[in-house]
Amino acid sequence: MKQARMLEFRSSSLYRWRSGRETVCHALFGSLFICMTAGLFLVSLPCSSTAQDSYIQSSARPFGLEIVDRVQTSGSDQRAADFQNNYLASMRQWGDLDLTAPSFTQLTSTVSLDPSKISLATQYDTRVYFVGDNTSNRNTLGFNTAGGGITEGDPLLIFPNASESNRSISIPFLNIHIPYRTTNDPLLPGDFVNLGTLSAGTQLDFFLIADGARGGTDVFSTRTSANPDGLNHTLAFVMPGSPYLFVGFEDLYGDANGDFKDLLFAVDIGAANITALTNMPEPSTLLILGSFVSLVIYRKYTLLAERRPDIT
Ligand SMILES: [Ca+2]
Ligand SMILES: [Ca+2]
Repeated sequence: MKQARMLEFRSSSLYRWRSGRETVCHALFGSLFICMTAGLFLVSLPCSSTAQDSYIQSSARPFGLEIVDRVQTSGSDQRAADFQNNYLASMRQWGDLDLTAPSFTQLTSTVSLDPSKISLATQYDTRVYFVGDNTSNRNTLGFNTAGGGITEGDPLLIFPNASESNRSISIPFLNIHIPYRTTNDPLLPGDFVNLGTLSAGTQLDFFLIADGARGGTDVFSTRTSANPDGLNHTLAFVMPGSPYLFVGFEDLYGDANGDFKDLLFAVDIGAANITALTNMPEPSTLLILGSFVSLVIYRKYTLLAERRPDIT
């Protein structure tokens, strides 16, 4: 009897010890989870004064090209917060529209521009914002102020891996989702890179290296003549009254009917430069010509789609 009571006492003590240990473990894990989510939340919070380096920087350097600067976190200074709060959502929605349709400019109150003729009328502290991507490629974006592509001038990388992360941590019961960057997909919408102060008269050419972060070698420039397939791979639109250009790249070699959405980004060149670009007679002429060409392409595309229902 005494022995049975002793055994009962021992097993109940063991149970209490085990359940106490589990409670402590649960509390520790709970605290750890809250600390991690709070940390990520704080990291994702915008800072009003100084731009913050992103905590993930791609090490990809296709063709041995150097970066112009490190990637900064979305909304981390006043300019970036303004872009984030007032323009980013609209531009993200534009990515759902047909950028090649003539109606795109009417729907978005933008003006189409020849991407090979982006130049600065006045000096400006220029910056590029990542808007989004629509591809499984890990493309590289760069720019050149002294030539087209990467074989001439002064090519520099902007986003070595322009790939958007769709990962997020969800906090139960609060319906909060905190996105986070990864090594493979290091960008979130609104992340940006400063190109530095570019002087008046600077010609801005952008280039994309298709899947450059994974060894891809197809380079497409805003100058069609520099492209290996001889095709246009870029669309550019200006937002009158804003400081932004909106640019879309097609990353597929030989894709004459591309969607130009594989990489979407915005370039802050300042309102004065946007006004100068929209007032230039040449782009206006190009706008009419561009609309006509787009109409022809759009009609051809529609006819093809009617004949081949599998085209989307
Ligand atoms: Ca992607
Ligand atoms: Ca595409």
